[in-house]
Amino acid sequence: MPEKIVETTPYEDQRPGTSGLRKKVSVFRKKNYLENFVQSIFDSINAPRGSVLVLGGDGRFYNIEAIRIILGMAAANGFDRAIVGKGGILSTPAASHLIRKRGAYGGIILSASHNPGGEHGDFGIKYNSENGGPAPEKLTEAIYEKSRSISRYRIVEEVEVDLENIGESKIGEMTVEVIDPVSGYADLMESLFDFASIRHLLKGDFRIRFDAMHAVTGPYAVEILEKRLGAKQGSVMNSIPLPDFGGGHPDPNLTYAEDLVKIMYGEKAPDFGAASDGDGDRNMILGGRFFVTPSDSLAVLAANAKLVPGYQDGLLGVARSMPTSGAVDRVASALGIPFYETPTGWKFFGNLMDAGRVTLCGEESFGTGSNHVREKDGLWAVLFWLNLIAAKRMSVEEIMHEHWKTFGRNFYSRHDYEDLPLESARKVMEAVESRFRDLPGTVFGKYTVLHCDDFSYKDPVDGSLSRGQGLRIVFTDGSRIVHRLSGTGTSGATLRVYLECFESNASRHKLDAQDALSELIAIAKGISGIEEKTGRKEPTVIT
Ligand code: VG1
Ligand code: CO
Repeated sequence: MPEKIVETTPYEDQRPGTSGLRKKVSVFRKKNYLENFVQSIFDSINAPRGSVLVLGGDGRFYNIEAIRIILGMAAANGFDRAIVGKGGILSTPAASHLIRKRGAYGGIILSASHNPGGEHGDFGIKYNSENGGPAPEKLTEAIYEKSRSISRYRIVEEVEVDLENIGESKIGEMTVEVIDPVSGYADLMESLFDFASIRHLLKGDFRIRFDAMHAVTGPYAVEILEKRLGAKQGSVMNSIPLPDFGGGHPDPNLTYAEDLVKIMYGEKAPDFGAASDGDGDRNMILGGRFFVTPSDSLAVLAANAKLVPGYQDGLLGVARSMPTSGAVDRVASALGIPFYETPTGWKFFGNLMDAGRVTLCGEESFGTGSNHVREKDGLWAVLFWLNLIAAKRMSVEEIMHEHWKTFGRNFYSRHDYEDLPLESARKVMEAVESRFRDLPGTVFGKYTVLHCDDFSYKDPVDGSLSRGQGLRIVFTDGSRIVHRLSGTGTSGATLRVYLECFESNASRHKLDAQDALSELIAIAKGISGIEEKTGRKEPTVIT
């Protein structure tokens, strides 16, 4: 297995999106496509000789082939050790934890997260730095620049290492250490939550269902929920990770987590339901016939954090992405702790956590997490909820209603228009922005526009500036409409419209969110002219 330097030519389309580089599997299988990107990472991070690399993925189609290629390249690029999850498996939060725990220089995570997998599905790759978090924008831009001028890469070809058994082997000078992907992560969870009281809860007649959606959380959830916490066998469904996720769309929301939703909205619904996505960093929380919006979930966790052993001393501060509802802002102000509003994507939270400014953070897109790792964490959120239910002895629905009674309710919804022609998506965005001058002061029924802007963020820790992060229309009562283009899709464009209004009157808290937001929905359609520009009358997915 000699080390080789291979000549190559650049691809022009390797700019990472919201969360790494995501493309169709067929694109990643193009000659030197993966190799180019990986060498661009290695050239940009300048890992000193002797460094450790963490490597793993969500098990989707092409995962293991890619891991072999990357191992050969890591060896040829001077890494001393690669730590790989058995079978090439590591959930995103488990990878983040491993980087931190083992003092690795960084890690490469193979996943396209909630995007469908399989031979005709999507694949993805991202680099996480030594803090365990996604590479900051400066680094992802540097990787992209490298990829545009790359002319050679280093590799040990056709590596033959056993990835199916725990143990160590060598590729040239580099040690490959295959580890159990689950146990270290499960131990971390056990150190944060009151497992004894959750076990007690699950011993009684409290019934749960967790849908792993045939993706990476299966083995993690079986170990933690069934084995360590004693949930009845079968509480974890779709628990075997499959390369094509069983043909499904591993996105935990009311549309795609169909199997779970049927059960949770059926006769004899269990008391608690949850699901996670392809790479295990997202979560959806349900009670019996009751859905918790991710923005509300973040607020509930923040408000009750002291009930959980890992957070009993309180929170340093909280952060949310700009499109996420302001529910957590109200909690922060009641607790008297700092609050931050960042652009979409987890990479912006890392600096705040490293600087000790925030403990909890979250996004409206089913992502919640804390400074225990530097990624969002699906199972962590599930355990947080179970811990709260055990401590408060209340149902999911009761906890939510109590919360709204105390803080008021931020009605919230996201309308996604998927797979639009790029041109028409751009036209919608331009149409919205072109109204920014004349909108302030305009009255739409009970809503008056206060101001409009394209969100930009100055990182309070390193001072870096991120522009163009979403078009905001803010009304005088704090209601908002946000338009933003997705940065994770692999075909066409996805337009996201985020809608939010606040209701303090408890008698209206039971309203359906779509009804409560109906006027804002109509105002948004009127301003953007989305129907005429895209031919779409309704969104593809409403969450
Ligand atoms: C989406 C979500 C964003 C999330 C990102 C990665 O990005 O909106 O909140 O951080 O996915 O999540 P976008 O650019 O498509 O809106 V994951 O679980 O796919 O890594
Ligand atoms: Co994900």
